[in-house]
Amino acid sequence: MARSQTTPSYEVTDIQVLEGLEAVRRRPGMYIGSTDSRGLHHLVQEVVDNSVDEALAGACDRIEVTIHPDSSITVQDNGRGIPVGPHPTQKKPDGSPMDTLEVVMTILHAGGKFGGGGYKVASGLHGVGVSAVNALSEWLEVEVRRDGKVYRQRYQRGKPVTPVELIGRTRPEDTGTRTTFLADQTIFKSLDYKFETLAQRFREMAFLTRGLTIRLVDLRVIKGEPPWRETTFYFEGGIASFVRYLNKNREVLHPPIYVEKQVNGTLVEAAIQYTDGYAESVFAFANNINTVDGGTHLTGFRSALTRVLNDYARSKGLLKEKDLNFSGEDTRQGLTAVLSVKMTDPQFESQTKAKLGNAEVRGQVESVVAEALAAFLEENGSVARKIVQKCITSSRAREAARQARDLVIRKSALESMTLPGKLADCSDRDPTKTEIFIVEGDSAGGSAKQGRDRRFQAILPLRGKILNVEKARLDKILSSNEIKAIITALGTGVGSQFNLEGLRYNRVVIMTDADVDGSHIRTLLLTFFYRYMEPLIENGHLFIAQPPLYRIETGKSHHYVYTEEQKEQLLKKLKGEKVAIQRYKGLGEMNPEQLWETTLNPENRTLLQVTIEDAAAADRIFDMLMGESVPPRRRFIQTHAKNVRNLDV
Ligand code: 0RA
Repeated sequence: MARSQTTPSYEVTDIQVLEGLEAVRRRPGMYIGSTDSRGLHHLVQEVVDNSVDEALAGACDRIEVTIHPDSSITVQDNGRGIPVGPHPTQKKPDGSPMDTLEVVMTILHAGGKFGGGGYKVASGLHGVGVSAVNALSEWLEVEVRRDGKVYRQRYQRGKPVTPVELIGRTRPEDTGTRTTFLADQTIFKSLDYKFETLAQRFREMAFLTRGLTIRLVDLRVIKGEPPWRETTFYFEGGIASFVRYLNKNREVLHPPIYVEKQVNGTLVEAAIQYTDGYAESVFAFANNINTVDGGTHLTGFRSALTRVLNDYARSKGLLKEKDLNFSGEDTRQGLTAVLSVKMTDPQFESQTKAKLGNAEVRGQVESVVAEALAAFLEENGSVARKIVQKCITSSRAREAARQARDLVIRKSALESMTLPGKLADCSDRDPTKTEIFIVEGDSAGGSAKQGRDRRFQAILPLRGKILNVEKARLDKILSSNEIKAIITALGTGVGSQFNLEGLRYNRVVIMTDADVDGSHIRTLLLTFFYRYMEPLIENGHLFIAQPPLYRIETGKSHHYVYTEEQKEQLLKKLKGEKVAIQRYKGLGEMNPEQLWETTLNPENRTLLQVTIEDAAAADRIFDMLMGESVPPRRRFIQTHAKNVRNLDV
């Protein structure tokens, strides 16, 4: 169902209606984002969102989703059931009224709640309605239980192939909607639904909708075995349970603080729990959409936190007159929180619609959260003191880090006179023609020094070891010898002293192995450049080298390939020939000639130019790598090491 509040007018002709669904089939991306796996899962989400809307209206407490062996999907709820009966305005081509059920299922943006108020899931990114799912399904069947009767209608590619039929009777209290659809394989590349992807989102929906049960059943047969997977989500505590779940492997300082309050039509819900760690995990939702880019609700939440903790610390004498106020960041170390707002007219900003824009929400959230937090602190003195103590610690650490950083920046500005000993500089002094390769490891550095064109290519080898950043903080990294060597070699200074005019090379190229350590080091370097030499990136001077993954040799020739796909393609082409495949695990395995041929020679190589977005992403990942819980970090590095070639650091 779409979220449009407008009822279709008399002027809407059937031709337009058909065109509507045709438009969805012609340009599915515009309606569901894409036709890859993401879009496919979106279909299920769209139907489930409609059922969750019923739950938000208080009319439904159970949703069951089934993946059938043929990859069709059933979504069943015990809501009110989609209305059945002649639609007041919508006519069929012969002039007779169309059934409301058919209107909901076949007219784009027409499925709304017919003026019935209540909050609606601002469905995913698109919110196009179940009619779009219908249009993109080879077939779809909907069954409605309402007023003691059971109705059914079937469609193919969005068009009805049966009328709305009365197919049976049931008890009047037995109401709900069951939708089964098979996504159209001429539109979707694959119907491979991922149990985990669906489960993840349903878990989130169940957390966000207290009292709602969502069950997911997988009846597909994989490798001849019916795995019969099944999972059920129900959380009595709503988002308080969500916070407990997020903290289940952490040491917590107190039970979740929970508040729920309606102000001027906005329902504000927050759950807050501090841990003894340093990581901040705050998730903000608006109408069940995860607003990853934050927005007014998150701003209101943060200011409540900062204000109340400062006020409390002052009033209890924990912050003295001479002390500075806590910054926002200081109040969020070790904080786990979920913020959820629901409103009738959410406004989303930004391309991804992941940022809430309603101005009024800021003050509403701030007042609700401030009141609840202040009351909690007053009633729980010993917990309150622990939280304030954390703020004090983090405020001191921040100040110490700032001083250390300033010192290093000042020092490196002075030291930048002498070039580092390990640098194999180029002979050309014209900085518009030269390049520097920052190379991981001494052995690869050796190959690069021999393989390069020394007229315009400089090599700076880095010892991998110092860049074992596992524990290091960024201010420490800045004082490492390796990073100092980079700063002096580039000649630009760093941080507030950075000056692009000093740059000694036109291209600065990061060259690391295509493995876990390489990806780790690259993340660190990108983070460093992003935070301390941003203009270098902005002006397009930073690059990432692309060494090959494999060398493939036949009797008469050899080839280098840079991706797994390229390898597959080439092997197909060489079918029948005898081939030897060498996999390069590291740069060190290439001899100087090979390195020149594949990675250094401007005639053959590809360099990836680093954008600010790439570097910002690396910066976020760096923070994550620095987090405390080891298992997720390990998992993260492993999964991402595979993607090294996409710059997906
Ligand atoms: C329109 C109006 C009403 C409910 C629905 C649609 C509805 C749609 C879906 C889709 C899946 N499950 C659904 N359940 C309900 C309100 C009906 C009323 O006021 O009785």
